[in-house]
Order: sequence, then structure tokens, then C-alpha cells
Amino acid sequence: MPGSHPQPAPAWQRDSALQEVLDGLQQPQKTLSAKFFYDARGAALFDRICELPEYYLYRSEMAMLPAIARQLQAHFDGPMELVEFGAGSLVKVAELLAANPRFQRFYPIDIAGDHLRRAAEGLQQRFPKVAICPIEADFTQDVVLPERGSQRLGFFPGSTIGNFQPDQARSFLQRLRRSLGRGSHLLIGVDTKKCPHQLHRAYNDQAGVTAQFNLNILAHLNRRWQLGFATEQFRHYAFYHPGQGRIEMHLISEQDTELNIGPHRIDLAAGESIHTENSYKYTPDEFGQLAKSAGWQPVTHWLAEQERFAVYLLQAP
Ligand code: AVJ
Repeated sequence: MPGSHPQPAPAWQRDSALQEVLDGLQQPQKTLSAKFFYDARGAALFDRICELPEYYLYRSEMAMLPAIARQLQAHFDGPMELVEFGAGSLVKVAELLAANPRFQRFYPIDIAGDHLRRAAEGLQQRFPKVAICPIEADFTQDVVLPERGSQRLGFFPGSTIGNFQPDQARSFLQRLRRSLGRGSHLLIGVDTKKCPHQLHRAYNDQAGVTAQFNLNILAHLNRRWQLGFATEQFRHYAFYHPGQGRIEMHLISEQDTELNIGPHRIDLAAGESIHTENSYKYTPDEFGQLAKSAGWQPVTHWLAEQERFAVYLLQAP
């Protein structure tokens, strides 16, 4: 009898990531989550961004890490274990491990399991004495860590925290505190408020790599779900909003266009934007307040040359 078998929901309804894309595109201000930047090509483009002369964030933080790792020894006695959230290629953590022999164990957490395990093997060869135990997980969800063996330090570099709105950043910091446990520390890199022109240049580089990175979000969605975005009719647009204290990245459609996701039709008018990223900047005061409101105690912080970037050491009481 027709209709007696319940039909499975169509593929576009069963895929929660695609649902999230659809939800974002149905908002008055069309939005895509910044996490959709990072397919393999997006990750490679981000690595190229880190090499750009304008993108001071990566270099400023990297340059500070060896001295920070040495000074950390004064805040801990005895062996330490390290947990990195969204570990990626493990380039930054190598600076910590090289400069501080106290680290006995390292848990890198990342959602890209294959990439993570390859990177972990490489790191293990370089640091044979450190027990490296990769964990494949989405760090924005609750991650259950193995029981603590020694004093625990979380590591969340790169100003990734800047992608969250401040209230989401607060809940995320609370979540990290619960995952790491009482008495743990957190070392977290956060971009500072500074001259808006310098901020603007960092997200509008001469070589156009940030534009490619931004546009790749559409190419990624096309590859993943055959969405049929005409990527060539979108333009990269990034600006600093001093009131909000954030860089906003948008993709602006140059023409009227429509897009179909399952039965849903999305209309874009010429000049309309899709908001793809926020990148919040915090003064040391603002970040200290945020950390406290999430139950962390600021212990100390380090500022890069010309206060271009900050790294905070927090403690969970
Ligand atoms: C990886 C989120 C820290 O916000 O600066 C770089 C991403 N976007 N250029 C940042 C990014 C455009 C980056 N984070």
C-alpha cells in the first residue's frame, strides 16, 4: 500500500551540518559558521595566511612561546601534562615542549583524526620522552579526558577564542574548565585591540590569500553538498568594527542570485552579504574580566612586541 512505509528523511534533512548551513542562510543576515572554512584546502590556505607579512597574529604568538614555556616552570612544581584543544599541525606546541622539559604527557585534541595522528607521529619522533596520546574529538563539545596524571595545563593558542561572541566565549571557557578539572591551568592566546588600520590590513592582505580563504567556504560547501554557489560572483569584504571590537568577514554577492537546498530556495540580492566570520579582539582588562566571569583566575599574561598579541595563564580554583 502506498504510504504505509515511513519514508526516510531526505539526505539534506539527515545531515545536521547541512541543516546548520540552511539555518544560517535563512537568517535575515545570512551567516555561515567559520568552522566551514576548514576543509583540506581551507586548512592549507590558513597556513598560507600565517606566512603573510600582514598577518602578525601567528608570528607574534610563535615568537613568545619559548620564553613563556620556560617561565611556566616557575608556576608549577614537578611534572606537567599538556592538553591542546584544536591541535592542528602541532607546530606551536613543539615550541612549548622544546623549551620546557617538565612536560611528560601531551593530549592533542582535534576533529581531523587522520591529520592529527600523522602530526602526532612526527612530534613523537622529535620528542621521544613525551607520551603523546592523540584524541579525535570536537573540542567545542564536552571532551572527557583520561584521569589526571600530574599538573594539567590546557593550551588554546591562535586567538581561536575570537571566533566566538563574548557570551559564547564565556560558556566555552567554562566548558574548558570543566574538561580540565579543578586546579588546572590554561594557556590561551588572544589578539589585542589595536590600530584599526593594522587590523584591517591583517584581513585584507595584498596577495589576496585571505580573500581566497573566505571564498573557499563556498567552494567547500559546493564540493561537500553540490550546492552550486557561483563563487566567482562573490567578493571578499572584511572590516574592523570598533564598537563590537571585532573583525567581520563577509562575502558580498555582486548579482541577484538564488540557491536551492532541498526544497528551500535562498535568494540573494546584488550587494547582499553572507557573514562568514567574527574575530574578536580584547584588551587585557576585557579578557581578564571575561576569564573571571567564566570561573578562571588570571595568573599572569605576556604581551608581544608593541602589544600586538597576548597570551594569558589562567587557573581553575
Ligand atoms: C584562526 C580564527 C584565529 O580570526 O584571525 C585568519 C582566522 N580569518 N584570517 C583569525 C582567520 C581570516 C583566524 N583564527
